[in-house]
Amino acid sequence: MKCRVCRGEAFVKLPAHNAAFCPEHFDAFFLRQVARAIKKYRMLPPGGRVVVALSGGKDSLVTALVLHRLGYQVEGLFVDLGILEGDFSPASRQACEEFCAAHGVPLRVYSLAAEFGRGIPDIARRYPRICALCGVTKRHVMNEYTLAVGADALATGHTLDDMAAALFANLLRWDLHYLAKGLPVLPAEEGFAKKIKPLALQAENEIRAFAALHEIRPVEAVCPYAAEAKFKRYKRVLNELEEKSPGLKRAFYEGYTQQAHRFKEETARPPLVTCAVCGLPATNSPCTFCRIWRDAT
Ligand code: Q46
Ligand code: ZN
Ligand code: ZN
Repeated sequence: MKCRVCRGEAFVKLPAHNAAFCPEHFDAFFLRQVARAIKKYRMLPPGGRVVVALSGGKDSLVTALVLHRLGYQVEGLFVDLGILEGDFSPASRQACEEFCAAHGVPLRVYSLAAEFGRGIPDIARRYPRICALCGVTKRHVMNEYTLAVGADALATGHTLDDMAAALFANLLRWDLHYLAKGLPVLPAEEGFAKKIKPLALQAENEIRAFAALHEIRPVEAVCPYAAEAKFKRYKRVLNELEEKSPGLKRAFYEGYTQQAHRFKEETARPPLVTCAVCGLPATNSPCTFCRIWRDAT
């Protein structure tokens, strides 16, 4: 198999693009693809400042590296959840620290234990739906931090596979609220930083190849609270379809981004109040985050 550009030995084959590339031309192709998505969905101004939510996984690390190489001012933010079982949080933190040191990306670590004297395992005893609360916690910290530093946006490492699987799941349930919110960009609003997903059009196999090319070493530890998600089944189904019809996943999701305005009126959410503790918009005051972590009542 030959590189589409230089006819040299191919390092990766991308059936969805009907192409194969050598390392050098794959690197350029991948950067170009992400740059195009950033422009198309108006994610960032040229050279803009962006906080990247780092988990230690390959998707978030690749997001940070691509934005950094495209000339944006990148800052990594890692939320240390204090999950010691399976060495999950320490190993994740180490993967972020090593990545940021290797690529000259500044890293901010927000440790729940340092801020509040406890972590996710401590509240898991009281709350059965721990992943929902962990999600609320991470989103709150990241939003608050991005607003505090005045960055243009908060970037997360969601991939085409994530976006397409979520779209598939939301369509199966005709969940109009989430169907209105599946775009690669959510604009800034009072109390909410702009949220962007620069890898929303990059498939898992492309991201894996890019990570391998740049010797990115993601964390291998798995969160002990992670359950076999329904989500994975949807990804599997989409991948089976993709194998028969290369490019289907991307067409499915890109088509949605052109039709998403049809669901717009469904974004109407419950009226928001201002949390008396943190000052951010929430459905209740104090907000869930302040109730859990700041013991606000
Ligand atoms: S870190 Fe937190 Fe995940 Fe662990 S407790 Fe659940 S939500 S599984 S991405
Ligand atoms: Zn080449
Ligand atoms: Zn609050």
